[in-house]
Amino acid sequence: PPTPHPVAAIQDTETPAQRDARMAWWREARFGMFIHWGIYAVPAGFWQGKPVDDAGEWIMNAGKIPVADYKKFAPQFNPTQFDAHTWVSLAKAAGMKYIVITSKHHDGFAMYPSKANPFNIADATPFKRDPLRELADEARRQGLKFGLYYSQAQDWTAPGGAAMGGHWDKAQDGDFAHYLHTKAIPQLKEILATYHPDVLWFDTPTAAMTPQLSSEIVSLLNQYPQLIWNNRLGGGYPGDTETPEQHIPPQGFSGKDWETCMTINDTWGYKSNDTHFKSTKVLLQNLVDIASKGGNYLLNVGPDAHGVIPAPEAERLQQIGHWLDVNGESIYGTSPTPFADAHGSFSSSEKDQDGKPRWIPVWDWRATSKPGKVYVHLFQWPSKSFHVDDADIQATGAYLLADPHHTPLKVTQHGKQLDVQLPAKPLDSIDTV
Ligand code: FHN
Repeated sequence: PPTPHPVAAIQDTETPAQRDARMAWWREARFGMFIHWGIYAVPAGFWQGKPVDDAGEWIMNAGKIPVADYKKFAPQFNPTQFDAHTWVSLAKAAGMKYIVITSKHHDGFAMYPSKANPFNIADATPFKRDPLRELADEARRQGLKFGLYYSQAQDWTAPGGAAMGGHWDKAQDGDFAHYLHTKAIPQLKEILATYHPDVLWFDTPTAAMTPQLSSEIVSLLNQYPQLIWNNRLGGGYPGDTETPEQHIPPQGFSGKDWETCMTINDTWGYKSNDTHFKSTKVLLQNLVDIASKGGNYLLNVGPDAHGVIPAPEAERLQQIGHWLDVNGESIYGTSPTPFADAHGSFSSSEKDQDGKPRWIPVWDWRATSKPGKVYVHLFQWPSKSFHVDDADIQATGAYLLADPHHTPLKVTQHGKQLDVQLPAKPLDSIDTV
């Protein structure tokens, strides 16, 4: 079909088989690590001695910090405790199959030696290493895929780059297209050519990202035909993946690849006063819920200015990894299940405000599937049996993944009514599928 865009993207020209081959590892992965790391970890949520609301990586904007003052955080950034092996080993132990790290966020600071902008880790800080290089090499050494986040539509320290996030300093006066041509596109060229990321994660597409400007970036992306990129470039390009953020869509995106990105605490970038961390049980049930709808979970960590991933985040990732060690086959490479009401159904009586049948989510179980198998994840352990009324399957047996002996459970089925007798709740519910 004729491309709707000035430049045809890979998604416009590849065959379904080519797309399936390109997306195969991503669909198998189901679980990745997002990393928001930058000089915003130096103020760590505080400006002029006061906490700035909702501001890890957004502190420059939320605190309306003048550009010259914000740039003074760079020489204070010397994360000598950063160790790529530690970070990648944590991601691997957590059962994560890919990493996506911020190469340049809205503050314009490049976390790699950029030739396009001296406001970068090599030229503006005492930390004369290239953390993206170290992470990319270590990730591939440990068998994980490596992705880069890049904020193409915002750079609050560059003239013309403060389009969406507000504008509070005359140093930000300028032309957006000039910013894109002199900073963003040259940086995209260098990060693609230097690190050959498997994923490019664009963000906050503003109206300024016109089809014409976006197509200039697509021409560059087309030079990397195996690259997976998301729906946040702008200019009407859908990219490869839908990107719901901090929430799980009630029914997923049928027929599309999608990934929920989410924080463990309340902000993406590090804040020293962050005390709210989602429980491991909530994070695990999110992972199961997302997989049951055919999506990926991109779970974020926000390392501090020393290069250390906060302990509450690391602990939760370790616990998730222990669960996946036992139950990973019920997540990796799975598809949504044939159970029609596996995660809810439309009410026959209640209506939404738009008059459509209300979606009634099911909260106590989810199901995933592989050819010949259905995995039922019980969030609340039922008193005696698991029962479903519309099982579009012919059950031949059942067992607990957590049971190393796979002791057969009693299964009865009458037509689409399926009943599996369960033992007393054998383990904490986050350990049992
Ligand atoms: O503004 C950013 C935010 O800082 C963070 O990077 C998230 C991650 O998806 N994206 C934007 C908000 O949608």
